[in-house]
Amino acid sequence: MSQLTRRTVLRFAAFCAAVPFGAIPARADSHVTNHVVVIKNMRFSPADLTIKAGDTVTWRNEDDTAHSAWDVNDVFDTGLLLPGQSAALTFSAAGTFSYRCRPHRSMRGTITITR
Ligand SMILES: [Cu+2]
Repeated sequence: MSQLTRRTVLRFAAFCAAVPFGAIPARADSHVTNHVVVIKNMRFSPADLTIKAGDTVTWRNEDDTAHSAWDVNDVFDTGLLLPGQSAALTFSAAGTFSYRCRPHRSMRGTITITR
């Protein structure tokens, strides 16, 4: 992945982190989709997700312990999500990200972004 792509994703991640969940205005672009990855029973579901550039992914912790979604190359990190908490990130460029839960590194997932 190019450095430019990484910076773009990071900028989006920082932007989203600064905006309360739900406050991001809907875009006129009708193909933008919000995908939900549920964290439950020590796993991400779906673990492997394919989305389009511009889409948002929300990780929602429905487990009874804290989890996170942490990109193995440190491109993004939701930080620890307590039970009931969510974090949303928008992915602006095509690419593939492998992520894990930081406290439970056997928990793994991938996000594939297509154009
Ligand atoms: Cu975990």
